[in-house]
Amino acid sequence: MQNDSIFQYLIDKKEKRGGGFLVLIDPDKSSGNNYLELAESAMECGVDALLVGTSFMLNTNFSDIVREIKEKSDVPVIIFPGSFAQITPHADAILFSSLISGRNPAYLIDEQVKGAPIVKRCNIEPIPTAYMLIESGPQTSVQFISGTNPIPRDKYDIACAHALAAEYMGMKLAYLEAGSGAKYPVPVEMIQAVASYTNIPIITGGGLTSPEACTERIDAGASFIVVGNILEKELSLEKLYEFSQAVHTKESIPA
Ligand code: 1GP
Repeated sequence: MQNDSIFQYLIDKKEKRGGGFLVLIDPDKSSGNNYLELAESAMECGVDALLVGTSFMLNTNFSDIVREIKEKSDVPVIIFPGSFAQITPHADAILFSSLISGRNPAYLIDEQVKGAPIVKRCNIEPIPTAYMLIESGPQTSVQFISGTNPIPRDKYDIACAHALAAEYMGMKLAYLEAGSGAKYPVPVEMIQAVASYTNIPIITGGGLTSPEACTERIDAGASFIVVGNILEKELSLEKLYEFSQAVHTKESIPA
């Protein structure tokens, strides 16, 4: 396996399909084996990759859950870690993220120093990701847990400067994050501003509750869309198809 084969796979999907559709599975939010049902339904509806991660890890079997999902999965399973404790060899890759919008050294570099040797030992692909928290209404779990302030939602210049710094530091993705279950997703105008100012591929998620909101963000220049909460709340194949089609703007998927 090449060092960047999962990253390249994602870029190829984006090129071919218009955008990459990623479903987030949060083991803390799934009851019983719901996470497997969500993974299987997502694959049936043309998801490009599955993200697995959580802010808290109330559920202690993280590694087993990733393994179970991987066993059923015909798309890459990528860890979206809340901490270095969520690194397991059962995934294909990890969004190796630094919370660059914050100024808390624990999430800028400390977690990464603890996690890097584990990623190496697990032999999974690290995808260097600039994680940028954007103001989205009431405080989200990630703001609270990380103890960081989000970028104000109307300060596009600040978002652009962060994403450009990430690009110059060699990061491969800029994750514009509103936070899971956010009241307001990342503004379309901010995505547009960052996409036209930088060359770093944008991944965005948090509070995306309609297919239209996903299409708008792909059209604004986002490469990848992450949807979690709304699908875990009301899982239906119909809804998943709609989201998948909305992200894959270059094709239409037969329902
Ligand atoms: C959260 O961006 C992801 O980290 C997805 O957010 O759960 O609100 O879809 P939602």
